[in-house]
Amino acid sequence: MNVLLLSMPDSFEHMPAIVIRMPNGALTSLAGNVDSHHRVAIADLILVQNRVRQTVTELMQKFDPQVLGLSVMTFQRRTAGRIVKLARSLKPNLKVAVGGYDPSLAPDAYADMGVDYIVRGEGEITFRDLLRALENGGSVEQISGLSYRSGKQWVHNSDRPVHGIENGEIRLPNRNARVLKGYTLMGRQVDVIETSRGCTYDCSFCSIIEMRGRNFHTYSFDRVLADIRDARDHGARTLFLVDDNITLNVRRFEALCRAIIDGGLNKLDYFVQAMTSAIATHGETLAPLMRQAGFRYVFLGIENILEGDLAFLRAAAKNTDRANGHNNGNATVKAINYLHQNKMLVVGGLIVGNPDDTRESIETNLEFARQYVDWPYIQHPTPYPRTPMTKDFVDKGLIINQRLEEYDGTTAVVRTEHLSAEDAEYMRWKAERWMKVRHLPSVLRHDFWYVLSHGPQMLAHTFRGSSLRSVLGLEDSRKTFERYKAIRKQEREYV
Ligand code: B12
Ligand code: SF4
Repeated sequence: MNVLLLSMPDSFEHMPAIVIRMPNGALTSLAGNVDSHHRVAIADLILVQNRVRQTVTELMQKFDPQVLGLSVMTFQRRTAGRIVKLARSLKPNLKVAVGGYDPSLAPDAYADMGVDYIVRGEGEITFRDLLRALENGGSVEQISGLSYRSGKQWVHNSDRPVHGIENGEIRLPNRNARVLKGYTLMGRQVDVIETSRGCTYDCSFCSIIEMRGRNFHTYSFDRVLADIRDARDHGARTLFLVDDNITLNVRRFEALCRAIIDGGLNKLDYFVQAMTSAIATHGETLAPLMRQAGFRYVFLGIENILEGDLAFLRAAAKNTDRANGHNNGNATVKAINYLHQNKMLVVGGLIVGNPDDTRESIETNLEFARQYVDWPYIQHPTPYPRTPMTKDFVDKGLIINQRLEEYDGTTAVVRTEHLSAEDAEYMRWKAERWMKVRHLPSVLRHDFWYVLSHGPQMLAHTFRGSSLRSVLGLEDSRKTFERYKAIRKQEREYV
């Protein structure tokens, strides 16, 4: 069968296409795990943000798919609906399947979207079985993890247990299936790899627990190294490890660093997400190994530096320094120091605008970011389907925006008890632009030619909405903020 798999074009403020266009790891993993006689084409629409309609139309004509698969996050739901409509208008008898976090956690939202199947949770085996059933005219009733339309009703089959990926059940991704080009991070070709799945923590804003429960499964190092080599052989020079929480098993992470070094794969640049507690507690041995293995940027889930906010976010445990078996308080600064001492850069993940936040508490976090992190990744709490945080915000009546396409993390869609959503977003936006500028010299040192040729565009993106009057200080920055918001609104109309 011909199968076309698409990821959505929607990106958010911290992921401007000029700087970063990353492939979706789910789709290549699906492509690597369907039966090999299928002809699969993958298109990450982030690569063609300005010509989505045209590209989808061309791909539909070129590949003439019997099955279309879409990977969707919540803020991309509206775009997904539009793409389904477009594809159906081109081929009415097309079978459409959706998967990913949003369809898995809010399947009802897809009931009237014109889709035929919803793949809930991990998709490799469910999708493979679905294609088998479609090809042979078989029944889908026994395929766990699948929801399907039966007449006017939707039937939700039982959940599929999470995969024990240790045993080789999930084959390597198929990167040959990609049909668009241009994956880059600061001008270097980028790819994603996975070494593990799952997390045992339960941060209130995270979708992972509802998606798959609290568990942690790991791929064998042989498989991970084969995946890295495959990404490299396809041209990647920078790799993003998409593991939910690779630092859950620090000894394994250290061994993985050694395996990367021993395998001669440490000339690549690696990006990874990490917990501050793990880095602070084990940094002395872990950080030098990470550096030697080629880790360059570490995304730290700091979340917030105030105890009250950490409690609300249920993120205190993962930010506690436990060196020598004692609770030594907040781990963040110690973790950052270890990373800096080992010449790695810190992407600081913070969440501001929580229910009890005041102007002062937000400013305290922004000041921390100014002082300690290399690249700010500051977001607003966003009530994604079925997270504990969503329930909290609903109970407190603080959700002020129901337009899901704006649930991108940098648009404040909730207010605090003391501050409007607009004010919280304005504070973050205003501060963050200058933090990003301060990071330019580090980037310049590493990617000189790229920054030289693209610097003006990067700055223009960071300061979208500015005018000559605002640059000269003749205009209130609120006006610039309003123009920035208007640009974002327009940008979201991808289809
Ligand atoms: C890596 C990652 C990123 C990377 C993306 C790299 C990339 N291009 O893939 C980066 C850092 C760029 C990123 C950014 C964002 N992310 Co993110 N990200 C993740 C993370 C950590 C892992 C996702 C992953 O690749 N997993 C590995 C793959 C193999 O698994 P998977 O995606 O789940 O796919 C499986 C199934 O879902 C299913 N499936 C998926 N798609 C499809 C499609 C079909 C047709 C089928 C059949 C099945 C299927 O099968 C797959 C294989 O089993 C998750 C989860 C987490 N713990 O935080 C968040 C997560 C997906 N991100 C999220 C969000 C919100 C964002 C941002 C909007 C803001 C942010 N928090 O940073 C931005 C937006 C990005 C953009 N486009 O601008 C949310 C989504 C919540 C939701 N309900 O939509 C998550 C769940 C985190 C959270 N807050 O809980 N993210
Ligand atoms: S530690 Fe990370 S992956 Fe785990 S629940 Fe918290 S935010 Fe999600």
